Amino acid sequence: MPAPRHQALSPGEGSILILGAGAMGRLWAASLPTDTTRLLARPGQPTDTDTFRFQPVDGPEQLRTVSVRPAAEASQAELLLVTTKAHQTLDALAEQLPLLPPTLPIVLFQNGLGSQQAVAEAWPAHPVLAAVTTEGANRPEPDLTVHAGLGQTWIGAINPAGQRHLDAITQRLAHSPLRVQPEADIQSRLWRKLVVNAGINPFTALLDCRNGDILAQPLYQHHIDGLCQELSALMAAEGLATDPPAHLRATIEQVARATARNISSMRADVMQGRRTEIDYINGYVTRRSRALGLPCPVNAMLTEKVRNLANG
Ligand code: KPL
Repeated sequence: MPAPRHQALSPGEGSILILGAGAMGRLWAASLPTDTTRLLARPGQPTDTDTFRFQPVDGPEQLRTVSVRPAAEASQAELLLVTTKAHQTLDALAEQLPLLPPTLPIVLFQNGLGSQQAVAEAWPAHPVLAAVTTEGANRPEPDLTVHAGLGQTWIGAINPAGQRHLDAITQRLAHSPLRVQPEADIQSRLWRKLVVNAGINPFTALLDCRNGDILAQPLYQHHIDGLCQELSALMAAEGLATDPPAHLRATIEQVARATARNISSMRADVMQGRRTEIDYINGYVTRRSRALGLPCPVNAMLTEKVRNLANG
């Protein structure tokens, strides 16, 4: 008889581990119950507690203290949230997973596409799920995490084992002020986010401007229709429901206006000399288009140009 759905993970039991203490990791660390939430220490990193300033969307700044534990002490863990950058995810998991429970469910928060599938292929025994979030979070100073805008998080399964844990994980994460809901078709949601990131992030990085300011720039105006044609053709070739290029452009521009004052994650990476996620956004589109024999000059050009900025 199949196990009852909630047996895998019951609200209030075991700990939730967070791998990646950037803005998104700390937003979750600050939002989940502190007694059962742990930041995972990297090997060699001091373990104890992490105290940081947290600025909620409403209300005064607060101090949050979260326990930092090594994987070897996390045998009671029930869930792992991975909030590393896309290009760090495989290496970070390879360090930690051998020390963690062998069927620990993993929820991946990475931007773009490619890293989710790579994790599911590398660790087939683990239930793997992906999250798409519109929560705004940034870290203007190393010890300050700002919850810049209320959003929503959708969680969906990447592999069949992930599907069996979906409802219980969603319920567990709902024990926070953040809005979480299960998503039956996470691939479509990941693609919709990819379209927005592919149409905004590289332009903000190359033009060194805020999201809303790309719209009036010749670089954007000259290439956005070609970019949307490439995205629409690739989605159709991948068998996904897609909108005509003009609709994709309208979606991109609606998000650029709604987040007009934002510094995109890619621009923030360039400004801080960090590697960007271009290989998982326009770079992913370029790889998949080429594999399917589709032209992708705009995505290839943007990927190349962003790679050439800082460490790309
Ligand atoms: O997701 C984003 C990002 O910066 O990565 C957008 C939607 C562009 C908001 O800044």
